[in-house]
Amino acid sequence: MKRALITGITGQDASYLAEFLLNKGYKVYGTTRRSSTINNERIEHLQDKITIIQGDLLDQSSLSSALLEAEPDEVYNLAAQSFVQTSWNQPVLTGEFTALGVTRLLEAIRVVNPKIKFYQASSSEMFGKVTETPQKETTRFHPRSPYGVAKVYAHYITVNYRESFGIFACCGILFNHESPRRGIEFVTRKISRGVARISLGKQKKLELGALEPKRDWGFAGDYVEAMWLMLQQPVASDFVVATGENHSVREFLKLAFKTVGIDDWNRYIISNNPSHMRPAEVDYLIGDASRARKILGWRPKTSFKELVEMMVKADLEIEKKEK
Ligand code: NDP
Ligand code: GDR
Repeated sequence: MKRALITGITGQDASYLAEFLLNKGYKVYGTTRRSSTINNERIEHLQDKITIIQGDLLDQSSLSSALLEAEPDEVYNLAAQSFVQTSWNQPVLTGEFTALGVTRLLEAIRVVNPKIKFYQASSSEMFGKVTETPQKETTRFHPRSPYGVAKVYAHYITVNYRESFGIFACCGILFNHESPRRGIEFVTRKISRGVARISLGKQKKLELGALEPKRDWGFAGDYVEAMWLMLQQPVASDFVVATGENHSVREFLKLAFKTVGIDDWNRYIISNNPSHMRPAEVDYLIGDASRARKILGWRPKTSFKELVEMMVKADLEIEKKEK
C-alpha cells in the first residue's frame, strides 16, 4: 500500500486530494497546525480514513517528525498562507509560511528520506503582470503580491532541491481552482454565497473590489488528479494546470445571479470597495496546459458554467438550512 502525506489537510485542495488518494488505495496522512478551535469541516467525512499529525511549516522538527511517523512515498505540500490580499497585511508571515516553509519541508525530506517524491503547489500568481499570453511553463515570472513573490521562491527552491540533491520534486503551476469547499473570502465563493443569500432575502448587497480582472477558473476536484499524475511520471518536472479559458469577475457574477433567476444583478453589487482593492492587481491570467495534456494525459472535466452552478447550488443548500 502506497503512503502519502498531505500538508494543510484542512484546506480545500487537500480534502479533494485525500479523497482521490484514498480511492487509489493509499494510506493517507495529513498535517494540521494547532488552533484553539477544530477546523476540520472539509475532511469531517474522512476522519476515520486518514491519520492526522500535528505539523507547522514554521516548525522544522514537527515536519521531520511527521515524515518519520507517516513514512510517506509521496508528500504533497499544499499548506500555505494562500490568500493574496492578506499577503500585503502579513508579508513577512506569508514569506515564512509560503516561501521558507517549503525549504524547511524539503530539508526534512533530504535528511529523513530523500527518496520521497515531493509535490509543490506553485501558482499562476507567479506570472502576475503577464509577459506572454497564454502562460506556460517557460513564461517569465513577474509576481504582483508578497504571496506571488513567496510562491516564486518556493517554486525555485523546489527546482533547486531537484537539481542539487536529485529529489523527485515537481511543481504544479495551478491556475485558480474553486469548489463548494473554497474559503469564503475568495471571490468565487464570496459571490456564490452572497448570491444564494440575496436570493433567499438574507442579504441585501454584495461588496466587492475590481470586477474586470480575468482568471482561468477550474474545478478543484479535477485539478488534484494532475498533482498525483505528476508524481507518477518517470522523470520529475513542472506543469501548468489550467482550463485554457478565462472569464472576468463580472462574468462570474452574471452567471451566478442567472443561476438563481436574477437578471438585474447590478443593483445588488457595490464594486470597487477600497477594502477589497489590491495595491497591485493581476489583471489577466489564462493558462496553456498543453504540456500536461500531452505528458500526463490530463484535461479538465468541468466547464466554467458547471462550476458556477455547482457552487451557487451548494451555497443555496447551506443557506436554506441555516436560519
Ligand atoms: P487553503 O487556504 O484552502 O488551504 C491552505 C492550508 O494550509 C490550510 O489547511 C491551512 O491550515 C494550512 N496552513 C496555513 N499555514 C500553515 C502553516 N504555517 N503550517 C501548516 N499549515 C498551514 O488553500 P487551497 O487548498 O486553495 O490551496 C492549496 C495550495 O495550493 C496552497 O499552497 C495555495 O497557495 C496553492 N494554490 C491554490 C490555488 C487555488 O486556486 N486554490 C491555485 C494555485 C496554488 P488552516 O486550516 O489551519 O488555516
Ligand atoms: P486570487 O483569488 O487572488 O486569484 O488567488 P481571489 O479569488 O482572492 O481573487 C480573484 C480576483 O477577484 C478580484 N476581486 C476580489 N477578490 C476577493 N478575494 N474579494 C473581493 O471582494 C473581490 N472583488 C474583486 C481580485 O482583485 C482578483 O483579481 C487565488 C488563491 O487561491 C491563490 O492562493 C492562488 O495561488 C491563486 O488563486 C491562483
